[in-house]
Amino acid sequence: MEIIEKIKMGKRISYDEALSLYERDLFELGELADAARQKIHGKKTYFNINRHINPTNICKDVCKFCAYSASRKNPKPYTLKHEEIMDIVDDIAGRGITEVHIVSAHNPETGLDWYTTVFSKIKAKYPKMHIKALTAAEIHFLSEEYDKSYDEIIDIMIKNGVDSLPGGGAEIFDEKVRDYICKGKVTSEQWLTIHEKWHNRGMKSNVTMLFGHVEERKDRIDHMMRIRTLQDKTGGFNCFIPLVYQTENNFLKVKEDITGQEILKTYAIARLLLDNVANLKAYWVTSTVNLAMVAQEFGCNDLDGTIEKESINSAAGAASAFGVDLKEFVGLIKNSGFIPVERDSLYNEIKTW
Ligand code: V47
Repeated sequence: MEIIEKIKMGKRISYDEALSLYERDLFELGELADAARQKIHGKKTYFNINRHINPTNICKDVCKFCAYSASRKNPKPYTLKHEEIMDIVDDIAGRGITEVHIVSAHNPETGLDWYTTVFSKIKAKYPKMHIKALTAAEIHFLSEEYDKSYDEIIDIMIKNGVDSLPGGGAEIFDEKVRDYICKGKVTSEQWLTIHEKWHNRGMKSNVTMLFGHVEERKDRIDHMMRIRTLQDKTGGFNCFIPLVYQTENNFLKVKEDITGQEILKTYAIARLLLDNVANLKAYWVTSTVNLAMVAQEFGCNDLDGTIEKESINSAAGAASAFGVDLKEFVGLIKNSGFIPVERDSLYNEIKTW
């Protein structure tokens, strides 16, 4: 059967078919992805209001793409005290924000407790605060550094109140590219194992893909196929988040910047290939707000949120250090013909704006 016919009939596509979609016209892909998006979400575009906290930038790993780590080009090492983290949480709780997204570098100097007990402090004070924390890369680091199994670290996290796992650290699963861009950190297999273990406890997580650097189209499709395979097994991924590589202040040199067209094609193909992951996020921090608005017509139904403050991607050149204004954000979604729906961390709808 011809691939377009297959897609229109809602049939699952293969690796080869997905790869061949890159040769298709951008607007043809957009139409197909939009139809797939509208079948699940209609014209609704989700966002949530959360606060990112990045408690330390001291890192034992050396990922070429990272501009955040103090051991690379960021000259200002820092580690927040729990009291400083709690001050931030007090502030956001006072303003009605119900999710904190806490991810750090891999700091061997702090001890395991520094990483994990802050969650119980947050939960004790704010039982309703959703804690999305620790990437699989951090879990792997903590397991090696403190000689504990993944299961033990995950149990400690859950005991201390972590509600979901963010999707960071996935980068690109292809082993050759991964070795080139971030040798020595969590492997693809380990990353997927950690998420599988998390899902097996009935918990949800996200999954990212860092693209637009030295990877090829085939590596992106391979990445998505590995996600689809695990999702068939567990159903635990809430959302797929392709992260557009930011070029500044790091050691990963790319020959050519990725084009808007290639980014939109990648979103559209992700929507068509990942038939078992409900949500596709255009993370405006790395795509720009303008392209994220367009991405709503290329399969994306989630725009993350207002961010407020973000350190990892902004260190590499993204214009996200201080977030965006909520009213303006909602206005942009409406003006582009979509319905802004505020959601909670697990995609329950809170308010239609
Ligand atoms: O894992 C690092 C990426 C990620 C660069 O789960 C870079 O809801 C682009 O994972 N250019 C952290 N990206 C951010 C992340 C995330 C963000 C928003 C929502 C969620 C979620 C997760 O940032 C890292 C890495 O892949 N990153 N350096 C760079 N130069």
